[in-house]
Amino acid sequence: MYISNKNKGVVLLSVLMVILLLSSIAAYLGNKYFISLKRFAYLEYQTHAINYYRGVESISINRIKEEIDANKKYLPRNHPLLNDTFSYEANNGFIKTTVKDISNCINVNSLVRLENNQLKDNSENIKRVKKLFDLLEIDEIYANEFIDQAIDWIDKDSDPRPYGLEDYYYTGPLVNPKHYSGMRYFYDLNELKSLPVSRIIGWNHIVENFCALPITERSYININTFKKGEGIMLASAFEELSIDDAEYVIFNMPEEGFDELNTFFNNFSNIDFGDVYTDINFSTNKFLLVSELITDEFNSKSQITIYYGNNKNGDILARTYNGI
Ligand SMILES: [Ca+2]
Repeated sequence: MYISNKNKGVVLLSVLMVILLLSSIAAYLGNKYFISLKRFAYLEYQTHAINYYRGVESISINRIKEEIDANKKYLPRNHPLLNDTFSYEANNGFIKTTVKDISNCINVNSLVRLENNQLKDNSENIKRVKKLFDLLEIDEIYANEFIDQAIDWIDKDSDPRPYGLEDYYYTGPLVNPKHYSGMRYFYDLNELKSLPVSRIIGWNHIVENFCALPITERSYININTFKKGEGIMLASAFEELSIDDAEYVIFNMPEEGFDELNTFFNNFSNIDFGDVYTDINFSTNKFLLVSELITDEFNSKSQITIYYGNNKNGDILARTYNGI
């Protein structure tokens, strides 16, 4: 069959077009296939991660149970429970986990206490928060606003405290998006961002010194587990203690800690502590379990707050996952 040169060109062009089209389809399908493969691998990782984190959680609660029950009144910062990193093998990777004592942060929910099912001011903890803001050189009016806005957010009435705010403010023209106050404990520190005073105080000050554990109890500190740089949190617990003196105390604490209050005060008889705004303990019942699941392809993190109270159940107060 005779094909003219002109027609040959058209045929060649058509063939090239078909090849181009086919290769684009192949690339598109290949890409789709790759994405769905990746997605499938991620879904598999996600399912495994939840199971691993739950497994590690129950192993860790058992460890806390064993350690605390064996020596309930005493948990120094060099205790293996707070220092050992545990690693476990996982599919194509491993999971590592550590336990921290979180009794020394100021629980914002402990600004109130429960008495006969009624929320009352927790005056001792209010004094501690005022001392903290004083140490941070924050104007007293903002300390009062912080305390009152936080309590108004928690309480169930709609009467604002002297420096507080209720729903009339949160649903009013100054707030966008409009919302209601919580009428419950803060579950997460980020919820404090809805208090307008948080912006004035500065978010870094709040994150560094506060926590939001959805419980209220007589607050206490574990004198044994303060670390270098946490002087301000220790100083906030005492009427007269300065940040420098608090750092001195932390630096000179024996690694094995104290198990008796008189020994502690005798050891630092040159320091002026003044009144105490919180109970002083040598152990704790509040822990943060931090775990990471690292595989060839993915990474994720879990943070679990554990309350090991009198019922000895090891109740989970909060679970936060990142990356799954
Ligand atoms: Ca109120």
